[in-house]
Amino acid sequence: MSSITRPLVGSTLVKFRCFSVAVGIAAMFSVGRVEAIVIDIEQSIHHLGDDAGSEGPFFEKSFTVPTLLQNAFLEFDFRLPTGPNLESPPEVFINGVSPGSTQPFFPPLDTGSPLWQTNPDNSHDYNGGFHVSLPVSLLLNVGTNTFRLENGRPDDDFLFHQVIISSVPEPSTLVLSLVGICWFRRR
Ligand SMILES: [Ca+2]
Ligand SMILES: [Ca+2]
Repeated sequence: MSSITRPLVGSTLVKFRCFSVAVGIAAMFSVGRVEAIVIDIEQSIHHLGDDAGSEGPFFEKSFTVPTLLQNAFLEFDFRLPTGPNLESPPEVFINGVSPGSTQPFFPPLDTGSPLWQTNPDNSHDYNGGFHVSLPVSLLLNVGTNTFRLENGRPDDDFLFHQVIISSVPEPSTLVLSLVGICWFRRR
């Protein structure tokens, strides 16, 4: 019995030590170099479209990036009560380049839901509000940058707000690698 128990205890101890080292490094990173960076682009609510009171077919604003950012995302929210068109979704650009479509961020189409609006041309608008997050690390410059949001179709009215760039470095990748190496070497 003891010949089986002893190696198991030793192995568990080494694994625990490796895990502790990894957690220690993670703590060091989170306290020291690793910090989430948030750059505020525009917090106010804006209304694009062609209805009365709208601002027209696009919104554009410059913002400053102080340093090279890794793992950076452009984030914003479409807002109740007037949302965008699914089939011709709004298009977003950083410095004139699209980081990707907003369409995958729409909730699943449900024509039975009061939040989905079916238009005369059988296209659909979602009026419930939703969040968009697109990777932009490769599109950002250190210094001045431009955010632009355009209507997918001129008659589509929608509201958006809370536009930011968020950048969260990835200590978890290093920690997981260390844990994996320790684990592998004992097996
Ligand atoms: Ca309209
Ligand atoms: Ca709309």
